Amino acid sequence: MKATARANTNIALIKYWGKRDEELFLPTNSSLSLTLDGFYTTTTVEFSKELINDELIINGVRSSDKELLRVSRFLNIVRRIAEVDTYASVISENNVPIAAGFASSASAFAALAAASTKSLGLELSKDELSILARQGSGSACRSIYGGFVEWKMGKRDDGKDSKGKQLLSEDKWGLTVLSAVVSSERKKVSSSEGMKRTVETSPFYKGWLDTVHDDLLDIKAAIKKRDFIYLGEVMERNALKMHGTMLGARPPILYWESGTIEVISCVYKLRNSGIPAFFTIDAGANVKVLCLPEEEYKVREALMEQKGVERVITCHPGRGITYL
Ligand code: 2P0
Repeated sequence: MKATARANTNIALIKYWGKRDEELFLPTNSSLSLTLDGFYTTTTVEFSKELINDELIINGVRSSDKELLRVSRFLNIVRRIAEVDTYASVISENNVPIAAGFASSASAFAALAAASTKSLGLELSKDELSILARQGSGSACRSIYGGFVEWKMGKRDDGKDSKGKQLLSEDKWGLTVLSAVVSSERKKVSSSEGMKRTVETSPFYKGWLDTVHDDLLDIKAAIKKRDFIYLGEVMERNALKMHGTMLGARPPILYWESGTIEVISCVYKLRNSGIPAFFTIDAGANVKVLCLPEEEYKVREALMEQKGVERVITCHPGRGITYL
């Protein structure tokens, strides 16, 4: 049977940065994200006895061996659950710029988890799908759900308690996320490598672990009260702290480019002029700016004027996985 699923990507407000188990993608800290409506992956999966390998086509192009290997490894987990040994054809359409600081792997593995299990007739709950998606890419466990989502790190060694949980659905708080693209090039250090190096070598990583839980509690309180200013402050400090841990790694990791700083300065200036806007940056050079919908036009115009900004993409809270 053939099945198609769509998943949106998500932006972390409290970051996932570090694994305690690389094989199972178990994190060292809980994180929290907002699922977005603008960037998504649509994936069709069909298992067939006719196939002699797994096949992967992304945006109409047969993918590299490295990408196929990662997908096959993931499909092996699905095959184990369903107790089948047939190969699959995976056709994926991505409207997320790959490896540019947007979590394309989040929407990709969330969509793949949903489409592959559906195509084998497995009826997985969202919790089970989240646990499965996590094993393709950590942040994918959050994209199963819409709106604000917490990824609880869990304690178990088998990862059965490490999964996403929706805190607030996408229709409960209207916010705007503007993605200022300052680079659409593939980043030099992958997120997986970046977090591994940071965990192993950065003297600042202990400070991250000591404080990230408090950031999480603070942001959950801000969400509960719909306190936008507090949400923005906590989000911003958490992102800067994550990048601080990387600067202490050996060799150091600096994802930023000159355009990144231009956008940060622009956000500070907007705030000084009375427009509440806050930024966050993932493992890349691009900056996502959070603001209120009524201010979205003004903030967008200001971002567009910055040197190094190639384009600005507007997103709003998005839904979890859907089957097409
Ligand atoms: C996040 N990032 O919470 C953090 C913040 C990047 C910076 O999750 O190794 O692609 O596949 O689990 O999920 C990007 O890392 O990494 C990421 P893997 P992933 O969104």
